[in-house]
Amino acid sequence: MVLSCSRFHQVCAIAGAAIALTSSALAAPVAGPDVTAALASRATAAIPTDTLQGKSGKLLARIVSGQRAGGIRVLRELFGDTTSGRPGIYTASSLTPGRAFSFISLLPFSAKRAGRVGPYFIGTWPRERRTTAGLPEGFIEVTKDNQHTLVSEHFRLRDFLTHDQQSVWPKYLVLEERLIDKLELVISDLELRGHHVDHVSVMSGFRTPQYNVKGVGRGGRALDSRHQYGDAADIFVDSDRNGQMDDLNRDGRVDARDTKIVLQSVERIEQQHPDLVGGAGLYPATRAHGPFIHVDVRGHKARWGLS
Ligand SMILES: [Ca+2]
Ligand SMILES: [Zn+2]
Repeated sequence: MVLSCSRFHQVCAIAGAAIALTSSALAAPVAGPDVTAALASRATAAIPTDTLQGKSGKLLARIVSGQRAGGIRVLRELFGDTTSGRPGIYTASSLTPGRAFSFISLLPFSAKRAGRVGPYFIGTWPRERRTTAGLPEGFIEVTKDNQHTLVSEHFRLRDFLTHDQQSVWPKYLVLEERLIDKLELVISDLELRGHHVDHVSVMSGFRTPQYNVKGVGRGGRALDSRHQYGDAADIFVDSDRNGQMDDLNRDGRVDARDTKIVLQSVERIEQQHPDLVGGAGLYPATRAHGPFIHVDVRGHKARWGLS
């Protein structure tokens, strides 16, 4: 469901102001009909360090959940209790000319019954039967219509969908904003160093547990892969859109040396933003695919495949 500004005019009205607000300003209690004025006045006093558009400044969507305290509480208040059965994507137009900004309301995790939401098969997370710790908060409902929604300058919702159940809609997606923010920061770092990055291809983003488990022990997937938590992506830079990693180091070959260029950007971004620290693994080309790099935001540093 994509709703227009006319229906959610209050959010649209504040969106221009909200974009400049810090998370602390947004976390301040706001109520009543003067919300627009209140936000506008706070916007002028705000320090633009961590805006709605993330550390990268390139996020074009934020995930709104009743269980997620903090940064965008005011939006949650405007939407009401978004976890009580109104999942959807609410798009506010014209924050940036030509670029819509979306607020994504999650379907609660409890909507999954017997491993499914509707006809979409998701499966069961490792340890799910024993504990709720570490489980996703909920799912983004991705429809044929909203799949192309931009979550940031370079990525759309559909880029992160599990690659199965092609004909089943809606599909359900777990996606962490911090992953998108980190990928955009890596792209910015690459560009800063003279690498042209128009397009980054996501080979694998979210993997439902039932899909992930099929590759455990064969394709080297981990049973507890971060891909199941929406905070991991296997990517390659593909600005020429030939379906393979670009020759980033311009040595005439496409190989691990090119993925190492991306890894160097990941290292710099993790040094600058310790809260985005996570895993990075290099994968060489095989007959099935070119070289790629796994990036995640698991919260502690992990490296593999570097030799
Ligand atoms: Ca190369
Ligand atoms: Zn991976």
